[in-house]
Amino acid sequence: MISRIDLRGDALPEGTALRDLLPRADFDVSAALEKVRPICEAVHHRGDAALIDFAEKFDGVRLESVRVPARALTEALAGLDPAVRAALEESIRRARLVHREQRRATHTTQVVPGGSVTEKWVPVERVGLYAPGGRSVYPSSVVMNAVPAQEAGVESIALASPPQAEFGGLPHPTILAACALLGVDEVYAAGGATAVAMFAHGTESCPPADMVTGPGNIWVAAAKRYFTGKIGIDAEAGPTEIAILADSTADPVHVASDLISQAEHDPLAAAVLVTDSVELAEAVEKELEPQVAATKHVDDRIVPALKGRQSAIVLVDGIEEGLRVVDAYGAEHLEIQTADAPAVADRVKNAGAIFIGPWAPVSLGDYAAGSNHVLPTGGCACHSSGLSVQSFLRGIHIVDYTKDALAEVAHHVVTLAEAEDLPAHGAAIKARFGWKVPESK
Ligand code: HSO
Ligand code: ZN
Repeated sequence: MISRIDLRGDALPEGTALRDLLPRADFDVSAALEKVRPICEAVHHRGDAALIDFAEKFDGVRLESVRVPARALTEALAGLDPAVRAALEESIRRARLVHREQRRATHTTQVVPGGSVTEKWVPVERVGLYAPGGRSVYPSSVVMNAVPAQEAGVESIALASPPQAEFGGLPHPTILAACALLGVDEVYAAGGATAVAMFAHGTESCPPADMVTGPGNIWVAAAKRYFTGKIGIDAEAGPTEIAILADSTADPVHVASDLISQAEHDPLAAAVLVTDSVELAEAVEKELEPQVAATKHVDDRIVPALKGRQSAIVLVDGIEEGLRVVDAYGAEHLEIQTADAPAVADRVKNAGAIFIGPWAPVSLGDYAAGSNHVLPTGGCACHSSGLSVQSFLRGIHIVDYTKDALAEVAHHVVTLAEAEDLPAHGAAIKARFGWKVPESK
């Protein structure tokens, strides 16, 4: 069901060599780039008409309009299962608690008397959120995208999700209901690369956005890459990943169920167990069989995900070595199921989110821990973070110097300008002091 990689003894190399040994899915965004280019160009040139044609081609439904009427959101909320509504409300409440505290205060540094730099945090003005359709209709992802944007103070938030033929060309009703619960009332029926292009360029019915965030398949990732520079993006999200660092104290039933839980997303999803216990590895291998057999998305997703080259049980000599492996891997989600898990977790450097001990499974984080589930994949955790209020803010430096404060440092500015062969930079200082460099004190 899942392969083993034995890195015990001398088999554990350093640095990039270690990274190369670890399993990872093929997710070649650059190859998809050429395919999304004509789609992005068509939306740029033909606007709504292109969106409507693409919806017919990709989603099998002819839309009357791309903008979803307000009535559809109200109806979707009225039709939402009350238990799902209560769960979403709790998920929103917890996410708000966490994200509200991520807001940043304006901060002023007094550099010298009379000279200060203030950093003020300003939200992006307009954001387009994307919620996938098809195999992944996740109202929870609407929550995870909308809450940080709202808590950051983004004024204009729109959401796009693919039109569904079975719902008359509207996005899936649970996506619409989640929007209604969150107070996101500007919604479009547009999917994949077409939705990203709609937000990037704007169309007759959708004003352009400054930033696009949200999960999606390879076409969404490719469209985000295509427009990077023109708009801001969160990340090129790849297939989901779970890594578990566990020792002999871990419960194989928990470990197996958590591996399966993320394998359930996608045949390319990655499930990686790193352990120093051969007994645990064997017990987990044994446990996977009945648990996989008892669940739902077996043949289309879980078995290919667990059998794929991106998943493995990695054997190491000890937790010290295990930490090197999980840092080299940089998982989207990392569970620590070892003795003294908080201390081990504290030493991890690279992970999108860390889940400590037996009572914090990734599923909790997916829905209701309060943490965000939009996290860096594909090893990007070594340089990026998950979605947060910070993702939607820009820090602007405000420089305020008096004449005396400028005079005090003028000679350094002029010296550096000359060293860089940029005399006009120096002249901009001298012009303020009778074309002379003020005496240094
Ligand atoms: N685990 C996914 C998010 C998700 N799980 C949505 C359930 N629904 C990527 O973090
Ligand atoms: Zn999940």
